Amino acid sequence: MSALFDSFSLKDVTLKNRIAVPPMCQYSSEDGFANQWHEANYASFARGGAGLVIVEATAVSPEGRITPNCLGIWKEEHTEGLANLAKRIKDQGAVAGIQIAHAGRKASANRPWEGDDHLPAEDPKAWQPIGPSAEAFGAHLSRTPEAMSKQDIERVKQDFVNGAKRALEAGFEWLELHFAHGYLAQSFFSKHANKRTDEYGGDAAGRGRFLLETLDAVREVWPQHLPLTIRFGVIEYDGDDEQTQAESIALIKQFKAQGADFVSVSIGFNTPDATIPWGPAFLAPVAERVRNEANIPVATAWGVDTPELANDTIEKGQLDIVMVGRMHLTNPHWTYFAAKTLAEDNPSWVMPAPYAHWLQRYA
Ligand code: FMN
Repeated sequence: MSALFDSFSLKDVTLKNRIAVPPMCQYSSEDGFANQWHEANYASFARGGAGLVIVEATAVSPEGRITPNCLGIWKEEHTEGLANLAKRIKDQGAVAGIQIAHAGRKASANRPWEGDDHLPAEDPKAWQPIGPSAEAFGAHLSRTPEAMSKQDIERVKQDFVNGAKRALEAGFEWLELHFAHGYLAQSFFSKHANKRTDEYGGDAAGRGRFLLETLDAVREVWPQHLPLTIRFGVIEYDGDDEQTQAESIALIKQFKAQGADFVSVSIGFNTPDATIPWGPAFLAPVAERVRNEANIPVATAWGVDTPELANDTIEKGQLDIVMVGRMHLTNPHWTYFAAKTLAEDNPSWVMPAPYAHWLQRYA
């Protein structure tokens, strides 16, 4: 059996293989509610055989949505629809994960296929984004956020706590805090976005404070026996990469000491002036460094597109899990494709019997 098809256990949860579907926003919600589109989407990923399916960035408050059409977890009424997603995923034997998020200064934007830019302030659908400082991201996201007060900081931490409680109630077993991609938490850690002069800014300890306090608060309500994980951009590709990685890894060691079980290694996306070396699995060596230096299990996404490459990253000990995103949009049954490519025994049986039987019979 190839390494990609080994099981993986973390706390009381066991993934049947090392393949995960990372969070991918559908921008298809009204007032934050999950609907039939989401159910079909997540059911198809789970049916395809992945061990872990993580529901997209789900906003902990209305102001924390990227677009007006993002999924939400800010009110009790959202729980039922999210529970349907968790059930669809678990019915197929996958572990149900969810990413809870606040978009910070990147909030109040158009959907990617409708411009991907900030909504004009006067648009009735727009709202005032918030961030660590009144510093705009720039480029297509040019709106200046309102600098958060201490009260705002306390409120958003509580929003994450409430989101985590609802995620548990909805039946999710793997919680991912969105501390990546230039959204609120990531922007607190970034020198590009955080110009605060109080205890939430300045040196790496100050810039890391919001993330650590949010983690602590969530840890109190998320059960010890279930994985509490973090997606974190550890590198910016802005020319200051050694320092960013060193500071990021130091913070990840603190995440671990304060109860985080796993890190999905990603990119900062805090500045439009980055030169990202896109290519096959280009973040795998960065994730490997995090794994070795912080001594914590890791995953990464970004171009782990082929079964051979995915297997290689696991076999070489670079990653514990591979996150396969866009390939699941092209083929929700990517795990079946991987099982066939890697010549696993009875590959079709990574899928449920009504599919598996016929694929095996006429293979
Ligand atoms: N990353 C997140 O952390 N949260 C999201 O909600 C999210 N939404 C995405 C939506 C789409 C449609 C896509 C294509 C990507 C999104 N991402 C998001 C990034 C993916 O999780 C993943 O990192 C990215 O697609 C790179 O992996 P890949 O090369 O396997 O596609």
